Amino acid sequence: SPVNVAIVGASGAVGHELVKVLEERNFPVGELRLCATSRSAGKVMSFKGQSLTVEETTPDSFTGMQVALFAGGSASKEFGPAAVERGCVVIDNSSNFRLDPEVPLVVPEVNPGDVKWHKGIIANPNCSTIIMVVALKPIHDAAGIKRVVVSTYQAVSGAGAEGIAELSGQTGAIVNGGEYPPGKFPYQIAFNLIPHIDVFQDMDYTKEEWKMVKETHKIMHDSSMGITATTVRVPVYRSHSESVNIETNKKLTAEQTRTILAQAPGIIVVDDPREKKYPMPLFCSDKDEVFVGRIREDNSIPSGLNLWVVGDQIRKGAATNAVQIAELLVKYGCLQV
Ligand code: 11C
Repeated sequence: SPVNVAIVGASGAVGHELVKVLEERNFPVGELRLCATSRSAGKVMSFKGQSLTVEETTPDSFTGMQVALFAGGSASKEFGPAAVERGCVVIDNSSNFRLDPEVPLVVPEVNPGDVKWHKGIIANPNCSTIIMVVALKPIHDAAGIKRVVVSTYQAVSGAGAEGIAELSGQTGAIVNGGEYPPGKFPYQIAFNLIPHIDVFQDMDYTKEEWKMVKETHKIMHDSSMGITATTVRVPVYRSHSESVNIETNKKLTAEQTRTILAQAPGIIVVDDPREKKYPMPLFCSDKDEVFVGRIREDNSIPSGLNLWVVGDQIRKGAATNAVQIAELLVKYGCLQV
């Protein structure tokens, strides 16, 4: 039966993608209510050929809705409890509740069963974490992962639509001999790399780096896995890339790893060096899958692997993962009727 869905933060980059993904995956939407701050209220968006006007979010936005998809930011702190009180299941893309022990943190390819113990809120992980764990899970199941060393190459749209505007405006200005001061990023991002995403925290790691450690432990149900991350902003519009070095308990050859990953859900292996085939952000954007290539054995340790992983962080890293969680709620009969 149809599901009434509210989207909070509908007018932003993730909100737009949520509307698109609901339509593309033919999610059984009954009524769709688009909500945002008063600044965006009145904007018109389209869903299945229908025009819908964005409303200002209020506690009553959730009356009669069964699922509330929160695109990000502080809105879920302000309105999440009101949505739950009105019988909605909240799927929250912000970091507000991810590490709360009462809140499942779910990637459907990895820990689908965790949606079943929700108490009203389910958290969607950080984009870089989602993209990595989709690739780690089948390797962990096959060989047991001891340790992961990851470096990310994160697109500017991870910082929202303003990130894209800053990269294109700055690139144009610099090419034409002009100037464009940094705004969204701490330094010039055009023709540069910035090894700093979000704020610095313990031991001089950034919050983005700690998210990759703590969220992965929670999703994989294994806090003994060693994980260390360096997260870097790169002048790419869309799709995050990650260089992932893995130490396993049991040795896997590159060929075995290729077969395991090719059979795993949500993954497309693109790995044919002789034909110059490997995943790149330019060709992985607007796709729902995680792409893996450059699969090699790391001979510096007895059982090691190197992978290059790319995924559209607005799709699988945010909107697609959230809609897949909603699909699980339907499948498991977890919604109020
Ligand atoms: C970025 N990963 O690329 C961040 C954006 O925890 O949902 C997503 C922040 C989050 O800047």
